[in-house]
Amino acid sequence: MAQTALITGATSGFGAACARRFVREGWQVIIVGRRTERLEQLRDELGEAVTAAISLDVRDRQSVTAALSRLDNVDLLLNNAGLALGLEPAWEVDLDDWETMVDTNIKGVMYCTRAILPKMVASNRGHIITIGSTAGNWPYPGGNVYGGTKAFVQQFSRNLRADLLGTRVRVTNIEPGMAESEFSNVRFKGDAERAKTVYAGTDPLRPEDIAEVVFFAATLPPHVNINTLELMSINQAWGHLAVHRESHPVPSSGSSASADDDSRAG
Ligand code: NDP
Ligand code: 8X3
Repeated sequence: MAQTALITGATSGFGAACARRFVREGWQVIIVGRRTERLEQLRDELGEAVTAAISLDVRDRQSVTAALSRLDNVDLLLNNAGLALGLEPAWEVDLDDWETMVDTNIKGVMYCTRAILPKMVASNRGHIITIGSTAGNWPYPGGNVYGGTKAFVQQFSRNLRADLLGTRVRVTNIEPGMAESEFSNVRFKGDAERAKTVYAGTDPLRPEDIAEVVFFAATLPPHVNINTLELMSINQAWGHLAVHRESHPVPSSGSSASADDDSRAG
């Protein structure tokens, strides 16, 4: 019998690529997102392998619980729906943006996981894969609450593993770096030009790359649990720790001894 993956945020980016990847390998998928017309397009593209297309806001606890807890035979929950909003320093940020990130990236993951997990435990099988981020490991200016939400999902995943020890339910956190999708358009609220600058001159990760890694983690032998998997484009790595030198003038750009260092393209 075909296995079933429930994918949140399947209307774009990583989620849509994962739906295509899993269907290509003979899986069935349940696709979730807010944009109904995108869900319908994906259902038209992938055909009967889409066993349900659920138009849902993962921030809505009651709707998530009602729609997901009735589902049987979910082999994989991919907690992918999420977003970043803004890149402002913490003292300038719009508090509504912070709340939206917390509600989506943290609470949405909690609601979906809580709705699906009981049946996985009862059947003693299943896999919860969550999309974290390098932002959950490595701080950067303007990452503030977005990075905090991704640190939450990393630690939540680890704690789920602790709770699930003794069952055959697996838990994995996949942590991509810079990847080209609609992510930056959303972060910069529709400013497509600014979004493009994030990836300019690089060979960024693509949604298909993340789908490959998710599929890999999901299809290892059932006794193998990938806890955490971090990946980046070849064009991304860590910088040195930033140092602000109060008694020195700010060096001209290109100096190796930079002052307030902001390596973000965005
Ligand atoms: P996209 O913007 O392309 O996709 C985001 C998806 O999340 C969309 O399908 C969107 O669907 C869905 N979504 C957002 N809010 C909600 C909500 N309230 N309810 C239901 N669905 C929602 O971005 P990516 O594919 O890049 O992002 C996917 C995940 O990967 C996110 O969690 C993101 O934080 C993470 N990530 C992204 C990286 C990147 O550089 N691109 C790197 C590391 C992690 P809809 O609008 O239809 O609801
Ligand atoms: C997305 C990657 O670096 O924009 O999670 O935060 S980054």
